[in-house]
Amino acid sequence: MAESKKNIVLIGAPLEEGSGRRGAAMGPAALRIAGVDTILAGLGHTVTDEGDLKPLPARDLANHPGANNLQIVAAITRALDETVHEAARTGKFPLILGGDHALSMGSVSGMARYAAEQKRPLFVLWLDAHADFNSPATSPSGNMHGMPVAFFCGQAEFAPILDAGRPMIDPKNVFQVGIRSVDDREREEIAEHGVNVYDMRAIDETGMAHIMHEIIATIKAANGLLHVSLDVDFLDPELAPGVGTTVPGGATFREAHLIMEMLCDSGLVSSLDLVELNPFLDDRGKSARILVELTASLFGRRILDRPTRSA
Ligand code: EXY
Ligand code: MN
Ligand code: MN
Ligand code: MN
Repeated sequence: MAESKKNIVLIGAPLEEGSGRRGAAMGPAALRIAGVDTILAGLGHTVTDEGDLKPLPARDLANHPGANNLQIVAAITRALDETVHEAARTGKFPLILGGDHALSMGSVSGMARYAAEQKRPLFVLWLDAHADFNSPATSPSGNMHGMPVAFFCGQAEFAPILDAGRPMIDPKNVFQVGIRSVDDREREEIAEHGVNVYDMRAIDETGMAHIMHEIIATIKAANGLLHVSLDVDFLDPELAPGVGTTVPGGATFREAHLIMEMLCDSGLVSSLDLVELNPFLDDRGKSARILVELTASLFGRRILDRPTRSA
Protein backbone atom coordinates (compact mmCIF):
# COMPACT_ATOMS: atom_id res chain seq x y z
CA MET A 1 0.00 0.00 0.00
CA ALA A 2 2.97 2.32 0.36
CA GLU A 3 2.85 3.49 -3.24
CA SER A 4 -0.91 3.48 -3.74
CA LYS A 5 -2.84 6.41 -2.38
CA LYS A 6 -6.23 5.45 -1.03
CA ASN A 7 -9.58 7.11 -0.82
CA ILE A 8 -10.27 6.40 2.86
CA VAL A 9 -13.68 6.83 4.42
CA LEU A 10 -13.89 7.06 8.22
CA ILE A 11 -17.08 5.52 9.61
CA GLY A 12 -17.72 6.06 13.32
CA ALA A 13 -19.60 3.25 15.10
CA PRO A 14 -20.03 4.34 18.74
CA LEU A 15 -21.29 0.97 19.94
CA GLU A 16 -20.80 -0.07 23.57
CA GLU A 17 -23.92 -2.18 24.09
CA GLY A 18 -22.13 -5.28 22.80
CA SER A 19 -19.54 -5.09 25.56
CA GLY A 20 -21.51 -5.13 28.80
CA ARG A 21 -19.95 -1.89 30.08
CA ARG A 22 -19.96 1.78 29.21
CA GLY A 23 -17.17 3.76 27.53
CA ALA A 24 -16.45 2.24 24.11
CA ALA A 25 -19.00 4.64 22.60
CA MET A 26 -16.37 7.35 23.16
CA GLY A 27 -13.89 5.41 20.99
CA PRO A 28 -14.57 7.18 17.67
CA ALA A 29 -14.17 10.61 19.30
CA ALA A 30 -10.88 9.60 20.95
CA LEU A 31 -9.49 8.26 17.66
CA ARG A 32 -10.39 11.53 15.95
CA ILE A 33 -8.81 13.54 18.77
CA ALA A 34 -5.68 11.38 18.44
CA GLY A 35 -5.54 12.59 14.82
CA VAL A 36 -6.43 9.56 12.72
CA ASP A 37 -7.64 11.76 9.85
CA THR A 38 -4.72 14.19 9.76
CA ILE A 39 -2.04 11.50 9.98
CA LEU A 40 -3.56 9.60 7.02
CA ALA A 41 -4.05 12.78 4.98
CA GLY A 42 -0.41 13.64 5.76
CA LEU A 43 0.62 10.38 4.10
CA GLY A 44 -1.04 11.55 0.89
CA HIS A 45 -4.34 9.71 1.15
CA THR A 46 -7.73 11.31 0.61
CA VAL A 47 -9.72 11.10 3.85
CA THR A 48 -13.44 11.70 4.23
CA ASP A 49 -15.15 11.48 7.61
CA GLU A 50 -18.76 10.26 7.37
CA GLY A 51 -19.36 10.94 11.08
CA ASP A 52 -21.00 8.47 13.43
CA LEU A 53 -23.72 5.91 12.72
CA LYS A 54 -26.57 6.19 15.21
CA PRO A 55 -29.35 3.87 14.00
CA LEU A 56 -32.53 3.26 15.95
CA PRO A 57 -32.77 -0.17 17.63
CA ALA A 58 -34.03 -2.98 15.37
CA ARG A 59 -37.48 -3.37 16.90
CA ASP A 60 -38.44 -6.09 14.42
CA LEU A 61 -36.23 -8.52 16.40
CA ALA A 62 -37.36 -10.06 19.67
CA ASN A 63 -35.09 -9.65 22.68
CA HIS A 64 -32.93 -12.73 23.14
CA PRO A 65 -31.94 -13.99 26.62
CA GLY A 66 -28.52 -15.11 25.34
CA ALA A 67 -27.69 -11.97 23.34
CA ASN A 68 -27.67 -8.77 25.39
CA ASN A 69 -28.90 -5.61 23.62
CA LEU A 70 -29.57 -7.58 20.45
CA GLN A 71 -31.73 -4.83 18.93
CA ILE A 72 -29.00 -2.20 19.20
CA VAL A 73 -26.23 -4.51 17.98
CA ALA A 74 -28.43 -5.65 15.08
CA ALA A 75 -29.14 -2.04 14.12
CA ILE A 76 -25.41 -1.19 13.96
CA THR A 77 -24.77 -4.43 12.08
CA ARG A 78 -27.32 -3.51 9.42
CA ALA A 79 -26.13 0.09 9.16
CA LEU A 80 -22.47 -0.87 8.85
CA ASP A 81 -23.21 -3.70 6.45
CA GLU A 82 -24.80 -1.15 4.12
CA THR A 83 -22.32 1.73 4.65
CA VAL A 84 -19.21 -0.44 4.36
CA HIS A 85 -20.50 -2.22 1.26
CA GLU A 86 -21.35 1.07 -0.41
CA ALA A 87 -17.92 2.54 0.41
CA ALA A 88 -16.10 -0.48 -1.03
CA ARG A 89 -18.38 -0.62 -4.09
CA THR A 90 -17.50 2.99 -4.90
CA GLY A 91 -13.76 2.36 -4.69
CA LYS A 92 -13.18 3.58 -1.15
CA PHE A 93 -11.35 2.03 1.78
CA PRO A 94 -13.71 1.73 4.79
CA LEU A 95 -11.96 2.47 8.09
CA ILE A 96 -14.34 1.80 10.96
CA LEU A 97 -13.78 3.69 14.20
CA GLY A 98 -15.25 1.63 17.05
CA GLY A 99 -17.00 0.99 19.21
CA ASP A 100 -16.98 -2.51 20.64
CA HIS A 101 -16.14 -5.61 18.62
CA ALA A 102 -19.76 -6.59 17.91
CA LEU A 103 -19.61 -3.97 15.14
CA SER A 104 -17.48 -6.36 13.06
CA MET A 105 -20.65 -8.35 12.39
CA GLY A 106 -21.61 -5.50 10.06
CA SER A 107 -18.24 -4.43 8.68
CA VAL A 108 -17.26 -7.97 7.72
CA SER A 109 -20.67 -8.85 6.26
CA GLY A 110 -20.56 -5.66 4.14
CA MET A 111 -17.11 -6.58 2.85
CA ALA A 112 -18.21 -10.18 2.26
CA ARG A 113 -20.98 -8.92 -0.02
CA TYR A 114 -18.49 -6.73 -1.91
CA ALA A 115 -15.96 -9.58 -2.25
CA ALA A 116 -18.67 -11.90 -3.61
CA GLU A 117 -19.55 -9.29 -6.25
CA GLN A 118 -15.85 -9.10 -7.18
CA LYS A 119 -15.74 -12.91 -7.32
CA ARG A 120 -12.83 -12.87 -4.89
CA PRO A 121 -12.64 -14.61 -1.51
CA LEU A 122 -12.60 -12.43 1.61
CA PHE A 123 -10.09 -13.24 4.33
CA VAL A 124 -10.20 -11.81 7.84
CA LEU A 125 -7.18 -11.10 10.05
CA TRP A 126 -8.47 -11.03 13.64
CA LEU A 127 -5.95 -9.38 15.99
CA ASP A 128 -7.34 -10.06 19.45
CA ALA A 129 -6.75 -11.67 22.84
CA HIS A 130 -10.11 -13.43 22.32
CA ALA A 131 -11.50 -15.75 19.66
CA ASP A 132 -14.94 -14.00 19.69
CA PHE A 133 -16.54 -17.25 18.46
CA ASN A 134 -19.32 -17.55 21.02
CA SER A 135 -22.99 -17.62 20.11
CA PRO A 136 -26.08 -16.92 22.21
CA ALA A 137 -26.11 -20.66 23.01
CA THR A 138 -22.49 -20.89 24.17
CA SER A 139 -21.67 -17.42 25.55
CA PRO A 140 -20.91 -17.27 29.28
CA SER A 141 -21.80 -13.55 29.38
CA GLY A 142 -24.38 -12.91 26.65
CA ASN A 143 -22.17 -10.02 25.48
CA MET A 144 -22.24 -9.85 21.71
CA HIS A 145 -18.69 -8.50 21.36
CA GLY A 146 -17.68 -12.11 22.09
CA MET A 147 -19.72 -13.37 19.09
CA PRO A 148 -18.86 -11.56 15.83
CA VAL A 149 -16.64 -14.28 14.31
CA ALA A 150 -19.35 -16.91 14.80
CA PHE A 151 -21.82 -14.49 13.21
CA PHE A 152 -19.88 -13.78 10.04
CA CYS A 153 -18.94 -17.45 9.73
CA GLY A 154 -22.67 -18.03 9.24
CA GLN A 155 -23.83 -19.58 12.49
CA ALA A 156 -27.54 -20.13 11.92
CA GLU A 157 -28.97 -18.80 15.16
CA PHE A 158 -28.03 -15.25 14.16
CA ALA A 159 -29.94 -15.44 10.87
CA PRO A 160 -32.74 -12.88 11.48
CA ILE A 161 -30.25 -9.99 11.79
CA LEU A 162 -29.47 -9.94 8.05
CA ASP A 163 -31.34 -11.52 5.13
CA ALA A 164 -30.90 -15.27 4.87
CA GLY A 165 -28.54 -16.49 2.15
CA ARG A 166 -26.13 -13.57 2.38
CA PRO A 167 -22.49 -14.31 1.48
CA MET A 168 -20.51 -14.88 4.64
CA ILE A 169 -16.98 -15.95 5.49
CA ASP A 170 -15.48 -19.42 5.25
CA PRO A 171 -14.05 -20.04 8.76
CA LYS A 172 -10.92 -21.40 7.06
CA ASN A 173 -10.37 -17.86 5.69
CA VAL A 174 -10.18 -16.43 9.21
CA PHE A 175 -6.72 -15.97 10.74
CA GLN A 176 -6.68 -15.16 14.44
CA VAL A 177 -3.44 -13.82 15.88
CA GLY A 178 -2.63 -13.01 19.51
CA ILE A 179 -5.27 -15.26 21.08
CA ARG A 180 -4.85 -16.01 24.80
CA SER A 181 -8.35 -16.18 26.29
CA VAL A 182 -10.79 -18.77 24.91
CA ASP A 183 -13.89 -20.22 26.59
CA ASP A 184 -14.36 -24.02 26.70
CA ARG A 185 -17.26 -24.22 24.24
CA GLU A 186 -15.55 -21.65 22.03
CA ARG A 187 -12.44 -23.83 21.86
CA GLU A 188 -14.53 -26.71 20.52
CA GLU A 189 -16.28 -24.48 18.00
CA ILE A 190 -13.15 -22.92 16.48
CA ALA A 191 -11.59 -26.37 16.10
CA GLU A 192 -14.76 -27.82 14.57
CA HIS A 193 -15.08 -24.97 12.06
CA GLY A 194 -11.39 -24.88 11.11
CA VAL A 195 -10.56 -21.29 12.12
CA ASN A 196 -6.78 -20.66 11.83
CA VAL A 197 -5.56 -19.69 15.28
CA TYR A 198 -2.07 -18.38 16.03
CA ASP A 199 -2.13 -18.03 19.80
CA MET A 200 0.52 -16.24 21.86
CA ARG A 201 2.43 -19.48 22.18
CA ALA A 202 2.67 -19.76 18.38
CA ILE A 203 4.00 -16.20 18.25
CA ASP A 204 6.60 -17.01 20.92
CA GLU A 205 7.62 -20.25 19.24
CA THR A 206 7.81 -19.17 15.61
CA GLY A 207 7.87 -15.37 15.64
CA MET A 208 5.50 -12.84 14.13
CA ALA A 209 7.37 -12.44 10.83
CA HIS A 210 7.04 -16.14 10.02
CA ILE A 211 3.33 -16.15 10.88
CA MET A 212 2.60 -13.10 8.77
CA HIS A 213 4.56 -14.46 5.79
CA GLU A 214 2.40 -17.58 5.95
CA ILE A 215 -0.87 -15.66 6.15
CA ILE A 216 0.04 -13.21 3.39
CA ALA A 217 1.21 -16.01 1.07
CA THR A 218 -2.10 -17.87 1.52
CA ILE A 219 -4.19 -14.80 0.73
CA LYS A 220 -2.06 -13.84 -2.29
CA ALA A 221 -2.30 -17.37 -3.70
CA ALA A 222 -6.11 -17.13 -3.53
CA ASN A 223 -6.25 -13.58 -4.97
CA GLY A 224 -8.18 -12.63 -1.85
CA LEU A 225 -9.25 -9.39 -0.25
CA LEU A 226 -8.31 -8.86 3.40
CA HIS A 227 -10.31 -7.28 6.18
CA VAL A 228 -8.24 -6.46 9.30
CA SER A 229 -9.95 -6.22 12.69
CA LEU A 230 -7.73 -4.76 15.43
CA ASP A 231 -9.00 -5.17 19.00
CA VAL A 232 -7.12 -3.01 21.52
CA ASP A 233 -6.74 -6.04 23.82
CA PHE A 234 -4.54 -7.72 21.19
CA LEU A 235 -1.82 -5.45 22.61
CA ASP A 236 -0.27 -5.99 26.01
CA PRO A 237 -2.22 -4.08 28.71
CA GLU A 238 0.95 -2.22 29.78
CA LEU A 239 1.03 -0.70 26.32
CA ALA A 240 -2.70 -0.22 25.79
CA PRO A 241 -4.72 -0.10 29.01
CA GLY A 242 -7.76 1.59 27.43
CA VAL A 243 -9.95 -1.49 27.01
CA GLY A 244 -12.42 -3.31 29.24
CA THR A 245 -11.12 -6.83 28.59
CA THR A 246 -7.37 -6.69 29.22
CA VAL A 247 -5.51 -10.03 29.26
CA PRO A 248 -1.86 -10.14 30.35
CA GLY A 249 0.84 -11.33 27.96
CA GLY A 250 -0.28 -9.51 24.81
CA ALA A 251 1.53 -8.40 21.67
CA THR A 252 4.37 -5.91 21.97
CA PHE A 253 4.49 -2.66 20.05
CA ARG A 254 7.20 -4.14 17.84
CA GLU A 255 5.12 -7.20 16.97
CA ALA A 256 2.06 -5.09 16.16
CA HIS A 257 4.14 -2.66 14.16
CA LEU A 258 5.73 -5.44 12.13
CA ILE A 259 2.27 -6.77 11.25
CA MET A 260 1.24 -3.36 9.95
CA GLU A 261 4.40 -2.87 7.89
CA MET A 262 4.15 -6.34 6.35
CA LEU A 263 0.45 -5.82 5.57
CA CYS A 264 1.27 -2.47 3.98
CA ASP A 265 3.89 -4.07 1.72
CA SER A 266 1.46 -6.87 0.80
CA GLY A 267 -1.08 -4.46 -0.71
CA LEU A 268 -3.84 -6.87 0.33
CA VAL A 269 -5.81 -4.90 2.90
CA SER A 270 -9.19 -3.60 1.76
CA SER A 271 -10.84 -2.56 5.06
CA LEU A 272 -10.00 -2.03 8.72
CA ASP A 273 -11.78 -1.97 12.09
CA LEU A 274 -10.26 -0.26 15.14
CA VAL A 275 -12.29 -1.62 18.04
CA GLU A 276 -12.77 -1.89 21.80
CA LEU A 277 -11.01 1.37 22.65
CA ASN A 278 -12.51 2.55 25.95
CA PRO A 279 -11.20 6.10 26.56
CA PHE A 280 -12.75 6.10 30.05
CA LEU A 281 -10.23 3.40 31.05
CA ASP A 282 -7.28 4.80 29.12
CA ASP A 283 -4.17 6.50 30.45
CA ARG A 284 -4.08 10.03 29.01
CA GLY A 285 -4.94 8.91 25.47
CA LYS A 286 -2.09 6.41 25.27
CA SER A 287 -4.12 3.58 23.71
CA ALA A 288 -5.84 5.86 21.18
CA ARG A 289 -2.46 7.20 20.09
CA ILE A 290 -1.02 3.71 19.64
CA LEU A 291 -3.97 2.68 17.46
CA VAL A 292 -3.40 5.74 15.30
CA GLU A 293 0.35 5.04 15.07
CA LEU A 294 -0.32 1.46 13.95
CA THR A 295 -2.89 2.66 11.43
CA ALA A 296 -0.34 5.08 9.96
CA SER A 297 2.10 2.20 9.48
CA LEU A 298 -0.58 0.16 7.73
CA PHE A 299 -1.15 3.07 5.36
CA GLY A 300 2.46 3.57 4.38
CA ARG A 301 4.40 5.41 7.04
CA ARG A 302 7.77 3.71 7.19
CA ILE A 303 11.09 4.16 8.91
CA LEU A 304 13.34 3.20 6.01
CA ASP A 305 12.15 2.77 2.47
CA ARG A 306 12.80 -0.93 2.12
CA PRO A 307 10.36 -3.77 1.45
CA THR A 308 9.63 -6.83 3.60
CA ARG A 309 12.50 -9.33 3.63
CA SER A 310 11.60 -12.55 1.89
CA ALA A 311 10.64 -15.57 4.03
N1 EXY B 1 -15.21 -14.83 25.78
C1 EXY B 1 -15.81 -13.88 26.68
C2 EXY B 1 -17.29 -13.74 26.40
O1 EXY B 1 -17.74 -14.19 25.35
O2 EXY B 1 -18.01 -13.18 27.25
C3 EXY B 1 -15.11 -12.54 26.60
C4 EXY B 1 -15.25 -11.87 25.28
C5 EXY B 1 -14.48 -10.58 25.20
C6 EXY B 1 -14.53 -10.11 23.79
C7 EXY B 1 -13.55 -9.04 23.57
C8 EXY B 1 -13.78 -8.15 22.52
O3 EXY B 1 -12.77 -9.20 22.38
MN1 MN C 1 -12.54 -8.86 20.18
MN1 MN D 1 -10.68 -9.01 22.76
MN1 MN E 1 -20.90 -24.73 15.24
